[in-house]
Amino acid sequence: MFTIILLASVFTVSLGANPHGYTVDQVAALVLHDLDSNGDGQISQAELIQELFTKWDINNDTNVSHEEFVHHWVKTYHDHPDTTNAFFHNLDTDHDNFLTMTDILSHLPQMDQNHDNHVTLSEFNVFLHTVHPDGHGHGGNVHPVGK
Ligand SMILES: [Ca+2]
Ligand SMILES: [Ca+2]
Ligand SMILES: [Ca+2]
Repeated sequence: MFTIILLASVFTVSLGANPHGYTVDQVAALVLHDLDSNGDGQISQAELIQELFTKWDINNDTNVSHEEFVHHWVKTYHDHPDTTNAFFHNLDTDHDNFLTMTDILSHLPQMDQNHDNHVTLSEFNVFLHTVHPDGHGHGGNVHPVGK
């Protein structure tokens, strides 16, 4: 019985890091939908900041800790915690284990490719494929940065 459970869990991990089977494209669409509070199909800088530092920042200290991020992301988008961990470290550009305005503002030019201060689904999709550990077509493999 133990062997079967062990094999099953190894099989699940090797199939992909998202137990619900979401692709990075699907996660991008879900994130955009969640962040787009005025429903115009795009994320503005204000929406991005508002969402991140209200819903994700559980203890309201104006930054999103590693624990807060992994908790929220795994719960909402069902990525594997290891994938989410590597994803967080890709987003945490100054490597202080917190997502702050500094990190967000450093990613905005990369997200907003045409620099109109709004991030469309296609722009966000490209960005997520760049920074998400599963975004390069090797589902399930985690490549933490800085290890
Ligand atoms: Ca919007
Ligand atoms: Ca940081
Ligand atoms: Ca744009």
